[in-house]
Amino acid sequence: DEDVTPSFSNKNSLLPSRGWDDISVYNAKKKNYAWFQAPDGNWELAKILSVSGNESLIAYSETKVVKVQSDILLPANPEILDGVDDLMQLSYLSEPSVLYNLQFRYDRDMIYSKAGPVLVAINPFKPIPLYGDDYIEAYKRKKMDSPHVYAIADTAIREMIRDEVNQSIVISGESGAGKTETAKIAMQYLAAVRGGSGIEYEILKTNPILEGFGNAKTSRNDNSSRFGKLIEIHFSEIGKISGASIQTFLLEKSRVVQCSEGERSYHSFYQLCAGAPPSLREKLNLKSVHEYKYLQQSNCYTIPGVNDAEQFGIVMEALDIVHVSKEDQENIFAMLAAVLWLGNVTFSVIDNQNHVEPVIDEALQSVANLLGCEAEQLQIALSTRNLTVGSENIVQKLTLAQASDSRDALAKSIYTCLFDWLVEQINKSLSAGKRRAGRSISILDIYGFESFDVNSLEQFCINYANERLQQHFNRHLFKLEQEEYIQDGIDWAKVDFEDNQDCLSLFEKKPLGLLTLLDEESTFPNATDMSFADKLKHHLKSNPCFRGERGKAFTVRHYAGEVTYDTTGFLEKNRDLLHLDSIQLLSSCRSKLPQIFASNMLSQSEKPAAGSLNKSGGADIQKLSVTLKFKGQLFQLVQRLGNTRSHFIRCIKPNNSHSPGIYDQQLVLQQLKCCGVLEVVRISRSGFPTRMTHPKFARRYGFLLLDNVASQDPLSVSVAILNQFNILPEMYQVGYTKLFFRTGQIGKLEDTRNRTLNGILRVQSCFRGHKA
Ligand code: AOV
Ligand code: MG
Repeated sequence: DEDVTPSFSNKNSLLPSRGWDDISVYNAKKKNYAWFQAPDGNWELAKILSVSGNESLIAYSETKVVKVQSDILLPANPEILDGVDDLMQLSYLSEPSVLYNLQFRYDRDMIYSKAGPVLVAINPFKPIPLYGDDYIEAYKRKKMDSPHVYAIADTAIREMIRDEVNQSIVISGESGAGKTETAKIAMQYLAAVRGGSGIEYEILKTNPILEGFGNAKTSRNDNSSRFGKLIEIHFSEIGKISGASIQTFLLEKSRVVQCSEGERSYHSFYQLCAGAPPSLREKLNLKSVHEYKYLQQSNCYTIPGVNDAEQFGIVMEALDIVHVSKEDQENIFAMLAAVLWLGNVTFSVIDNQNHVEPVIDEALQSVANLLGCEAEQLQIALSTRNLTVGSENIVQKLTLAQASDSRDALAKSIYTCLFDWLVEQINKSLSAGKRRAGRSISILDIYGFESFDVNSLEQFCINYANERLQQHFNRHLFKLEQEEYIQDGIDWAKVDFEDNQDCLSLFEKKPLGLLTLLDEESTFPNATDMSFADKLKHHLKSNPCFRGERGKAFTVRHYAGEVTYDTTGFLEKNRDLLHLDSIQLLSSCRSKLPQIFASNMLSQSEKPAAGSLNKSGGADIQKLSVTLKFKGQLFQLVQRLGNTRSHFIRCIKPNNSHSPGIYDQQLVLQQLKCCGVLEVVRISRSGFPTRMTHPKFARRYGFLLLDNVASQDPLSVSVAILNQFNILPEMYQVGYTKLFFRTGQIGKLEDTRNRTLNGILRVQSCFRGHKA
């Protein structure tokens, strides 16, 4: 039997070579199984039939027998490790072992696993019975400890209270991986365990509203969030939920006027058209979704299994709960209807220079009614521009293309202003006017890394955001850890990890980084997407993370892979201009919301750039560019996260067909690599992830000591505790200021502490009972 053991090469293993001392253990088990990468690229568990020289005869996939070079085989874990909770427990940490373990669990509906400190969640694409009151209760009482979003939320609460540090739960993953569902599951746990005042109910009800107005059906997800969201849940001093605030990032505005075949615009439009009661329909002159051009172009009106009319009811009820008045609700719906009717506004050419005038028809009239202005005013705003040249005021007629652009720009602005205003109303309701003292847990649900066939400014921003968040992840888990070890005098072999600083610098460097160059080019009236692409190629060609492509494209080497961006439309999208005429139109409207939108737009702008001409020949409001504003938000976000203790959840999409039970190895592997899960397992296993200062440790567990300690200094107390509880020397390290533990160690101490405390409480209540 002995000769059956092949000499495994370690080249695909994630762990640095550990020598082959492990092989003896492996031999002893006499398992003789190994991982073999079949010609289709999938890893198969193969039985080793015989070995001669450096060749092995293996059998896999029931019927196949082949002879292979032994060094392409990777050792398989003993069966006893099948389906372990935490990937860190695996003896062999190769890619196939990790994939197999996750699949083993997934097949049994155990969609959650740990990868050291990170929770991995694999989308089941079907309802699974892991949620609800009984499970919440079990996690709260610590009767259950298998990996779960509930467990993460519970840890966040405990650490917030115990360490008096704000917490964050950072959820990432690609589109359709389950981030938004996961965020909701975490919110439900917090609300159930730490609610009481009723405000938690309001917080939960923000979900249908934000999803209604900010989610849409895409090719990747029927309920795809088209914005990023950070919700900060506030806790009072006694640890109860006292309020919340929501920040949103970069709503995809192009979807309002344009979306691809098979996708939909925002749910809110379909919900309104399907669910509005007759009186409202009449007031807004609402038609069926099929009548609106903005909704017609993608040829998709419904989502299988979704009842838009019913959803409309749910959203209205939620609006009631977050204290949006009936009158404001009607104002909101009027804006939705105005956007839809704007899409139906057409133009007729009036001279031989292609100048236009809007056709006065039901569409134009409806928009005017809904905004609260005269049809003529709207007509003028959509077809002309006021220019100031010197001291003269000139009225310029627009061409067909210019007028269509200005109509679409107005529609997009109304929708994004509406979204922002709605979030503001929700925040007012959730904070009830004042920010309370106390602690918070923030939940971040933000778009994951995207790489499509054609990638535009949206992907550019999203991937930049992911680069930033990845750095936060790296810093949080690896860098700080490493620095802390060194600072505390602990001997820990340095572990290399992928740092993405180079790629971030490519974006952020001044003056020659992608963002600065884009902004600079966006301010030149004569610049084109081509001149922008040329400029990038000229200045960045020597950057290792950058590659110029033919034509208007360029490639960035992101931590998650290379993405080629097509600069078509970059400058226009980045400028995101709205004509001053359109803003003036809104401010002169009788309705409440258009006026608010106009004043918000004006207050956001730096200065009206009177006389400056843009491509469509008019005066524009000079706003902060889209990318600059986004960068600001992102810096603020990362700073905020930096002040919290972060918990990471990585959502994985196991297949592209949104079906239950299908586990596509290559797809999963790709995502595990992208989000750093494999890396984190490797690093965590080799370190001491749990730590506590000596004074804190002494305070927390000192009372458990049976014998008096000679010296009362925290270090001596700590050491005495460690001895009393027989914590093995290899399980901890004593630093200058802190104790460092391997995973799981502190849990044992906590259990003892809780048991002892419960005992004391029981004795006390007994005592009080006697007295009474
Ligand atoms: P995402 O937020 O990560 O995508 P979602 O949270 O919207 O993804 O999840 C997509 C779909 O997967 C949901 O609509 C559910 O059908 C299913 N799903 C996700 N998690 C679960 C779960 N725990 N149990 C059952 N079904 C689930 V995007 O917003 O597109 O990036 O922009
Ligand atoms: Mg989402």
